[in-house]
Amino acid sequence: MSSSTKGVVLISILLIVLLLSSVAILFGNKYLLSLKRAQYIEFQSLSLNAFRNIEALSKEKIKKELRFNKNKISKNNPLLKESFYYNLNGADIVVRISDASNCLNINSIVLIDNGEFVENKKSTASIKKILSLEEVDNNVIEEIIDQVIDWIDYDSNPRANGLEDYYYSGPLHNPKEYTGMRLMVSIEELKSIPAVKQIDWSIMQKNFCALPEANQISININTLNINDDYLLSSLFPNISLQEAKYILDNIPDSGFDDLINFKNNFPDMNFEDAYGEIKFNSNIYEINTEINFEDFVSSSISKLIFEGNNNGFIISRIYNGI
Ligand SMILES: [Ca+2]
Repeated sequence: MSSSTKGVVLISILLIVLLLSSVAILFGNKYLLSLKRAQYIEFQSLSLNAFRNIEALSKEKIKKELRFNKNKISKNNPLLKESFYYNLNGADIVVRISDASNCLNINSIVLIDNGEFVENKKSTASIKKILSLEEVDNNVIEEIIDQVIDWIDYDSNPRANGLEDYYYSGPLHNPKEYTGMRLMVSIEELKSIPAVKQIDWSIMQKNFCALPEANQISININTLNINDDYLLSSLFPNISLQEAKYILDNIPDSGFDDLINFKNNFPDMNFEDAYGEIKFNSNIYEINTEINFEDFVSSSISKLIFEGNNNGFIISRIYNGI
């Protein structure tokens, strides 16, 4: 074989090797990708299963606790104090349960009277106080209150500072929509209220929640933390921010037993004409679950409400990472 032929053969072989290796890399990548995808699908279904099981387990745990500690749920209750760890098919699961009742329920802005949603004046007084503490202008506060009530109530007559379907479905509003005529499902719905858009969203996010009941505002004093001074102060006409801070600083880890016990601890404070109810236990809980498996992470937040006979119901569920 002449040297030039040898050269051609060598180059051809090298080219073939190059071609084969790129094909191998291509197949390799595809294989890895499909392997990764299969693993992800497996992780997804493992997560979904685990979330549901954790919800059921937590529900039972809370139910048991409510049965034994009917009148008091405090910060040092093991249910709230400790995280729970599980391992399922090699996946690490961390669960944290917290009291989800400590916020101003935006749906408390109304109460049901003769089958109609009407303003709950105690709640609006509380909302006015917390938004004033947050330095929101008075006229914006009035607009927020009237626009939220109009959005929830069945009628189409705008309140003094409110807006009804004529506005939301009119030429100035895009996309056109109708008012809800129902309680809010999530505080995110407040983002579509024009007056709320005028203020910093973090103010609403920090202080409000949407629970599926139009009852008076109620909080569990025993699980409040040091950052809840605005919330606590907003429940009473005569409790200042400083007094609220003082109370929060002095909540025993084991909690107060009842209203008399609570008031006796702060004899100089005026708790008259409360805008809402101070409770010492809670019937609304949040379950936070995080799952780690190899490179994958997923999490879920479920809210549960416990009604008569301590039957628990899921009221909302958010999944991330799957
Ligand atoms: Ca309306």
